[in-house]
Amino acid sequence: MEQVHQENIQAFRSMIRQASRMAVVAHTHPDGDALGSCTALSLWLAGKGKKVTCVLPDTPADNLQFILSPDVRYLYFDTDASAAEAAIREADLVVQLDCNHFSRTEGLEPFLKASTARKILIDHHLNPDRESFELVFSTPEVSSASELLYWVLKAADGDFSTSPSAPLEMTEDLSCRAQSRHLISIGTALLTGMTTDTNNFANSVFPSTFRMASELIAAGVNRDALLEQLYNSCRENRVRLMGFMQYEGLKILPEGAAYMILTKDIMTRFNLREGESEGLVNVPLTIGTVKLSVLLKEDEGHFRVSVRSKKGTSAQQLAARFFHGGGHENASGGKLHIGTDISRADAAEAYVVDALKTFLA
Ligand SMILES: [Mn+2]
Repeated sequence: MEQVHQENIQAFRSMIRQASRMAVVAHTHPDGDALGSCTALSLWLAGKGKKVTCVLPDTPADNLQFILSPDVRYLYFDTDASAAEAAIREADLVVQLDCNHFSRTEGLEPFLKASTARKILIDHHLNPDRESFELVFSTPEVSSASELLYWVLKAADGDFSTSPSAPLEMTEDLSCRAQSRHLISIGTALLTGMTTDTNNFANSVFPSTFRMASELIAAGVNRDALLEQLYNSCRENRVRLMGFMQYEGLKILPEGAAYMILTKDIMTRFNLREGESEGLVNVPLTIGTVKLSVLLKEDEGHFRVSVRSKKGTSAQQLAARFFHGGGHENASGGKLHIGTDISRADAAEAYVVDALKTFLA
């Protein structure tokens, strides 16, 4: 991994050596990559005898809770704002993962801005806010923050298979997690983040991604158990919602764009939980004529917007121009605010259609 320069690794080692209290942070609505990279780094730091707290803007979705470790202290700003704030205020080193700008941490942003801690960024999104960090590991030429972190930790620490924090088995039975320690290991957490960000090796895959996966599996990470957790542990509600949205919700424009609007009414009807519409936005791209897919998901006062595109069409530019967002060239996110961008929730469809037609014109 050529982006991991030796002088940066020296700086990384020395900043960690000098720190005593650390906070590890990631983006709002943490996905598998955010949780995998935060958990892995927290376990790695704890293994070095460091006091570390993982501070996240929101409580992770139920289906991703298996990525959490009983050996890591997690704080969630949505349910425990004052403790989350204190952990950032008291930290002398902050590491931000899978997130290119403080603003992507939403509620944590003012505390990160006010923090006098030294700061490290490890991320793979476009346009990182380099000025806010003393040390930056950032490249879009990598599958995930988890993969980039893998190469950083490997360079900082030698080989994973021989380190005391070598990957351990992950049992499928979460009911025994209270008794069993290390249900998730550093290696398992990193392979999880890489797997979710690539949709199980479907996109953003580089030669280094296969190398990482190969090394982790050789070191003993149980990929089969991981795939069971990620892809074969859904509730029936999710499958029925996905079918409903594809049958009735999917709209296709002749310009080669598709969109779906997941309203609160639909989410209530299917008793949908956070995280259960994951992957839905990718489905329209399986249609040969569709090059751009947008999913709007209704939230409090706004819609959360996901954008995916095929090569040659920029999801990032659409998200930046029309939805206050960005991310990756072919996978981006943003927001549509009710009250400013659109007057009412039911004006969302007209806005999206207009945005897509304008963008593709
Ligand atoms: Mn990511």
